[in-house]
Amino acid sequence: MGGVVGLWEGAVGNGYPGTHRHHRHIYVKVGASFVCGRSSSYLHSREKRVSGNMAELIKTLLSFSEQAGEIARAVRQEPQLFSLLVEEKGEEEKNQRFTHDFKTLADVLIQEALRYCVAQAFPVLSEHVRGEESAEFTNTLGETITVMVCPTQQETAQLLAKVLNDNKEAAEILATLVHSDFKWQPDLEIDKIPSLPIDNLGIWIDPIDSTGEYVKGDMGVTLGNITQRGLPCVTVLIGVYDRTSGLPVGGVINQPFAEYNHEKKSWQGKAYWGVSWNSTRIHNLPSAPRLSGNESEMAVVVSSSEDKKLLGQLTASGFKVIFATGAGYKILAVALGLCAACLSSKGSTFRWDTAAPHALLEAEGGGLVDYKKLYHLYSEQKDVGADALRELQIRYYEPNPPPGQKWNNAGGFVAYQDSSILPRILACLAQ
Ligand code: 2IP
Ligand code: CA
Repeated sequence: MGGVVGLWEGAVGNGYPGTHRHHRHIYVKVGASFVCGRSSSYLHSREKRVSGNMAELIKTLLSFSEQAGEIARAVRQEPQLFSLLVEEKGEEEKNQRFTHDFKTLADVLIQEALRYCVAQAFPVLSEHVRGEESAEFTNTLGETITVMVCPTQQETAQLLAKVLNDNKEAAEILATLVHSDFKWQPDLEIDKIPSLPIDNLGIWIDPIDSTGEYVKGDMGVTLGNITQRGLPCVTVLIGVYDRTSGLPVGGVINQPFAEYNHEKKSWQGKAYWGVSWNSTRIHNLPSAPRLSGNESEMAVVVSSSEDKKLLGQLTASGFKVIFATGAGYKILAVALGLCAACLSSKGSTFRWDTAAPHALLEAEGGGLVDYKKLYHLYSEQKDVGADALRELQIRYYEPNPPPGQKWNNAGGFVAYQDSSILPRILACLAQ
């Protein structure tokens, strides 16, 4: 399944929304041809459903992820916003704090826009959207404000102005982006998702993963097919899980800065989605050759902060270790078949980092398991069966017991598309 990749023409360089609402043209690549369509923005949807189904939910999340990507691109492109984002060395403490606040504001705004979007379209899920950021926001004047999307653009702008130290222009641009209608054509493959119930689902969002690269704004440095750092490592991650089992059942990853068009001087985004529900597995990831003897077969992508001894063991056993930034991007690289696995032996990621890419891997028949538990099991049994792997999948419903951090993936993780890579990795680490 797969082979259809949504490719949107980003709004960068195409005329940004100013202080008035306008419509942008978004093109979606479906197969080999480009089509243009229109879908009403979630914010203007009059139809409120008591419930819904998985296909509608994925469509809504995908559409929202594109809007989130546009906000992320706009913040970098719009001079009024960009000047607030870029850190300048030697600033006084107050300004540094403001830069930090603004960076967080872009994150919080996207997160709260998703909350609003889900509440409008799927009220039954409105209490079940969790995100990395707290919506409580303290501006440089020490005022605590709860950031949210209001019913009208004007109200949202007024609220944002309070956070932005009365920078009305920046607040107006952001509010316009959040309330804008836009043209969007959903991937036709989504209609193949069966009508699955959504009432028992929960959602995790990481509005901007790899925030550091987002702020730095470098074009990207690649090794083979993998981008090691830079804007392409930035992703919007939206994962859907079952509230009873805790397992991921669907996910959307938007890469707002996937490709740079030098002619147009603009970034183009890409979006990926997947659903895994009992025997239903469907996604739009390109079908990549799996462990077929090419370079990706022995490539393992890791964080630059990964344990040095472990890296030495991997390379000594013939694995090619590739460093890349962004937890979401690294796991996406596995889902795209660019490497065999992503390994994180430390508790440096959180549920919001892994929920969406985990769902994509599940949709491909892969998974994302607790590294320490897997290592322990392998050390004892020298084998890991399918049932054991199911048990070891990271779950998204319950916080960790105290004293650990609530939503931390404390045991690290291994992400894979094909589980046959796991014994090969474990064999060299257990030596
Ligand atoms: C971060 C981001 C980092 C990642 C870290 C995440 O999320 O993805 O890149 O570290 O684990 O929590 P590394 O790149 O070393 O894997 P955020 O940018 O949202 O804080
Ligand atoms: Ca993150």
